[in-house]
Amino acid sequence: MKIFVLLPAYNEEESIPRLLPKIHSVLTSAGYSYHLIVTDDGSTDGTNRLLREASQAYPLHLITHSINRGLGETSRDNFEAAANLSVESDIIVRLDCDDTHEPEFILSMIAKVIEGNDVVIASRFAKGGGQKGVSSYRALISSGANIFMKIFFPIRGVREYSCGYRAYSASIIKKAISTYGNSFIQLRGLGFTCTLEKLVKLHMLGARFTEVPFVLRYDKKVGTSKMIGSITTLGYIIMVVLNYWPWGGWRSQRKSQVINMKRSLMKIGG
Ligand SMILES: Nc1nc2c(ncn2[C@@H]2O[C@H](COP(=O)(O)OP(=O)(O)O)[C@@H](O)[C@H]2O)c(=O)[nH]1
Ligand SMILES: [Mg+2]
Repeated sequence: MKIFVLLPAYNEEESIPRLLPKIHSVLTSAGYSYHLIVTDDGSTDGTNRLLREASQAYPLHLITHSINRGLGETSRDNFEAAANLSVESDIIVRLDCDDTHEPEFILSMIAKVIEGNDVVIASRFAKGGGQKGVSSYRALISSGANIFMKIFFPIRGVREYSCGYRAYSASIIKKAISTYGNSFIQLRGLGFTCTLEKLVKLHMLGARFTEVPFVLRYDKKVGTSKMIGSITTLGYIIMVVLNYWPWGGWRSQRKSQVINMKRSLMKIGG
């Protein structure tokens, strides 16, 4: 079994040299073989040079966008590459490149995927989780956004919707890409909306979700967040419309997918 670690990188020259050695030591000391897939999304600092150098020292597959395409297109490219390079039994972990997601949490996430979960979320809201260095304004906005998502997109086992630090079974990502194609991440131009969209699309496929406690280290953040709040909020509203649209909205697609799944299980059971 191999661990594929996906990193979206946009102007992260200060954090990359700190993050890569930590990922390497956490995974190799636990005996895992791993492969990094990093997309440099048109960075204008030294990110691309650093990643090219790092690919000599680490097992690193570098995708380069010559212009900044945003987190949606970057995520699409990272997940597509992971689906192509992995086999069904592998595990895919995605974390931020800004050194606020400590790699030590990867081990408990891998354990939960091995137990049979398809999606394991590093959650600030799970017992024992939390966040350091987040301003009270940002904490309030973030918990409000998560309550909004829980109301409109209820998923059993999920309280953390907006943090992109997650582990996935390679099999569920392969299934998502073969089912949805380029529409696995459909709202590509809408900033960080893709983080929520992936959860909703995987829920439509009948994926099994769980969370592990995680402490967000925003105190380690260099610079400011690259999230543009207004665009992401617009993205969430568009997702609500697409989900609840009475004529073929995502919600009705989920119902028919679950019915199809039950039918095929009944066939297997005779
Ligand atoms: N590819 C790509 N990645 C981005 C972009 N904006 C942010 N990121 C990356 O996405 C992750 C999340 O961004 P970040 O600034 O950490 O957002 P925060 O967690 O809300 O502070 C980081 O790894 C960034 O490098 C972008 O336009 N393109
Ligand atoms: Mg971040």
